[in-house]
Order: sequence, then structure tokens, then C-alpha cells
Amino acid sequence: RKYKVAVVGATGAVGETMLSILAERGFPVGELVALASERSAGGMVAFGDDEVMVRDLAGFDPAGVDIALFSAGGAISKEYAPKFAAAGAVVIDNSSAFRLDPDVPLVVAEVNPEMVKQRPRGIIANPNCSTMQMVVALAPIHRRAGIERINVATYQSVSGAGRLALEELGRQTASLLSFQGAEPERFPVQIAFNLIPHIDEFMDNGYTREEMKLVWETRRILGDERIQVNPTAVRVPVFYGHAEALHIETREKLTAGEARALLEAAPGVEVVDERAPGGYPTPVTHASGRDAVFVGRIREDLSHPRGLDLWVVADNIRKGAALNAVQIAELVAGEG
Ligand code: A2P
Ligand code: 11C
Repeated sequence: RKYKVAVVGATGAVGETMLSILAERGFPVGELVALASERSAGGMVAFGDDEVMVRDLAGFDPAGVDIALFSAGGAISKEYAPKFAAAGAVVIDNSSAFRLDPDVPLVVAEVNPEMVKQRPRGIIANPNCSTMQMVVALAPIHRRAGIERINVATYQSVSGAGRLALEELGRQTASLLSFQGAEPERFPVQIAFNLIPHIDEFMDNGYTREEMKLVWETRRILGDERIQVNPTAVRVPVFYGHAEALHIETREKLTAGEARALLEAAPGVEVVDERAPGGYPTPVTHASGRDAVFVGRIREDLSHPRGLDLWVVADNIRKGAALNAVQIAELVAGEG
């Protein structure tokens, strides 16, 4: 069987990767509909060896769409995802609009694939990129030893903030290297050659919303409300690939060797842990353009008897967003 697949936000950083991953993995697409705002309607986007014309979401009738992948921001998802679902499509939503809705499963293909079937609203949510790579690495450890607490500092690339943010890093870098100024636009302050400890809006408790996503989404995906998560999310001047320094405390003692063995056997994980120069994953050398979640620097925390430290790197646009959405589509298609 072939599916009529719609990609909403097809001109965006995530949307264009959804198109390429659908083609790469040979998803059984009968018809592909590329949707965006009226600004880009009429333009073309690549789909495998073909090009598809972009259509205006606002004027599009979703009748007949089997699967819709949304990545055009939360406001668009809130308005249009229920309309697509009402017209019979299964919606896979990459925004944060439905991630905490109890009637919408929050699914990571390697962690809780069975949840895709529980979708009374016809909507399945794709987690935030920083949560995604963290839970792929932590799920096998949590199942074996029980995770009590996670301290995490993220190092997030600008692609997480979309196409215009990628352009801003490029523009500021070029400008500063030619001794010109660097006016911030998408980011609150200069991002080139800088670090910004602020992603998404500030909340009343002093954390940012990006940080709270790591708390809320991790508990939901791992199915354990007791897990304590203490995040700091930082934007770094990297184009593609998020990194995370994880410090976890388990209920049962797990040695670094045991953790490494668990991770080597874990689906979607690649261990790169040589304890030598370059023997660890980085966004540029390992993650960018790749599908796996890479884990290195696995070691026992010398300040805690049941502590482990990990360095986790993944392509935020692929595993962190587009790839997982397509994997969910494959699970839906696999239902027959
Ligand atoms: P457009 O190119 O027409 O603006 P990114 O996260 O990389 O910035 O991409 C956002 C995506 O969401 C783009 O494909 C963008 O399309 C799409 N988008 C933004 N606003 C709307 C809208 N009002 N209706 C449909 N798509 C939208
Ligand atoms: C970033 N994690 O790196 C964000 C992007 O909730 O889907 C994705 C935001 C989200 O800026």
C-alpha cells in the first residue's frame, strides 16, 4: 500500500529533511504534498530525485491525506493538526503543541514505539530534539538500573532555531571575520563566537521552557514521574548537531563498563569512547548528517557512588526531529 503524505513546513530546516529522509528510506509514498505559507507557495522543494511544488497550507483541503508530518511551529500545529486528523490523516507533530496532552502519545521510535497505537485524537507527538537524544541514550540505563536524577547541560546548535537562525550564524561569522559588526536578529545577543544560556522563553521558576521540556518530556517518554531532571540549555555557534553533558544518578550501582555494554547493544546508539584524542563524538566529526545518537566520555562520577557521566551528540534535525517523525510514520504504516 502507498500513502498520501503531507509535509507541513516543507521549506523549513526540519521539513526539507523530512522530505529527504522519506525518500532515502524508501517510505511508500504514493503522493507527496509539500505545504508551507503563502510566502513560499509556488516554489519547488526536492523530494528524492524529484521536485515538488510547494502549496499554501491555508488553502489546502486535507481530505485523502493518510499521514501528515507537521513542522511549522506550535501555532500552525494547534490550528491545522486537528483539521488534518478530522479529515482522516494520522498527524505526526514535531512542534511542542501536543507533547503534554494525555490523549497524544509522545513517541521515540527506539524507546516507546508501542505508544503510537494510543492516539485517540489521531495525533502523535515528536519530542523536542534535546530530549530525544537524551532518552535514546538513557532508556537502556533506566531500564537496567533505574535513573533517579539527571543533571544535564546542553550545547545546542543554531539549526534548532530554524533556517533563519542558520543564516544568522553564517552572516555574523562572515561579518565579524571581515571586521564588521554583528547585529542579532533571531537570537537575543550575538551568537557567532559566543554562547547563549537561553533557549525559548523564561518561566516563573527561573528555568527556560527548553529546559522544562527536558523535565516534562523525559518523564513522559520513560514513563516515570519520579525522575528528577535539572537542565541548563545553552545555544552554541555550531550549525548542526546538539551535544549534552549528562550526569546521572541511578538507583542501582552501574559501572562504566556495564553502561558501555548496555549502550553498545542499544538500538539507535553508537558508542564512540576511545579515551584518546578524537576518540569521542562531536557534532562535526560524528553527528552532523548522521542518524545515530553518539555516546562517549562514559565514566563513573568520582563525586557520587551511583553517578555516571556521559557525552551525547546527535543531529538535532535528523534524529532530533525529522528522522524520528519518519520512523513514527513507518510504525503507523507497519500497522497495515
Ligand atoms: P515558509 O517558508 O513559507 O515561511 P524553520 O523552522 O526552518 O524556520 O521553518 C518553518 C517552516 O514553517 C517553513 O516551512 C515555513 O514556511 C513554515 N511556516 C511558517 N509559517 C507558516 C504558515 N503561516 N503557514 C504554513 N507554513 C508556515
Ligand atoms: C532548539 N530544541 O534547539 C529547540 C528546537 O520544542 O520543538 C525545537 C523546539 C521544539 O532551539
